[in-house]
Amino acid sequence: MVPPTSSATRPRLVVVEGDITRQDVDAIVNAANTTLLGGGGVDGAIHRAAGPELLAECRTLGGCPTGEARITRGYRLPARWVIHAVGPVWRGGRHGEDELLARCYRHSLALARERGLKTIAFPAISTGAYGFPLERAARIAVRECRAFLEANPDFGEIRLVCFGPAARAAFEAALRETAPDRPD
Ligand code: AR6
Repeated sequence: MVPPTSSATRPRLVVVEGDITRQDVDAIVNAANTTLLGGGGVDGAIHRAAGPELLAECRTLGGCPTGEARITRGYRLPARWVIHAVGPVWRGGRHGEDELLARCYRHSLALARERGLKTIAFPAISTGAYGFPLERAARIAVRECRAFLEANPDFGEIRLVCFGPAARAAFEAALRETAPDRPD
């Protein structure tokens, strides 16, 4: 019999509460802005933890449009790579925000796959300074991550890192709402 913790049954989509800069995964995702030159929130925390070399590499990239992502090294972070995704600013929900947020997840995951990475951690993109409603963002994140894992059976783990109990509750609810028959 296969024990429940074996790789055959271990969930590949997980929600944790914590600080993304501490995650020991191949890549962490940053909730960046179009300049890619740093900011507050998770962006500030990632730049502080990675060290000044991260900003130096970001300066070479020439920015990034909303809904896309760019990859850099992780420098002093436990993660070897940082994927900088630019989420939409919430403007009421009728300005393509849902699709732009979904594209952030899709593009970040595509970059990870192209590089042959197996584990990735996301923050709740756009739900801080950019004002995207948490429950709505969580549903989009979970939907896109599940679709990616379904299409990429060799991918190891997507970790959704929640900064505090409110985010954790929203993401856990989104996971339950859309639970597949089999573990992800
Ligand atoms: N680990 C995990 N999640 C975190 C951390 C952390 N260390 N710190 C904050 N969060 P935000 P946005 C959560 O504002 O809304 C920046 O200035 C936070 O609680 O960081 O996409 C950029 O430069 C929230 O749930 O990003 C942009 O200008 C989530 O991360 C702008 O903010 C995202 O909050 C982007 O805004």
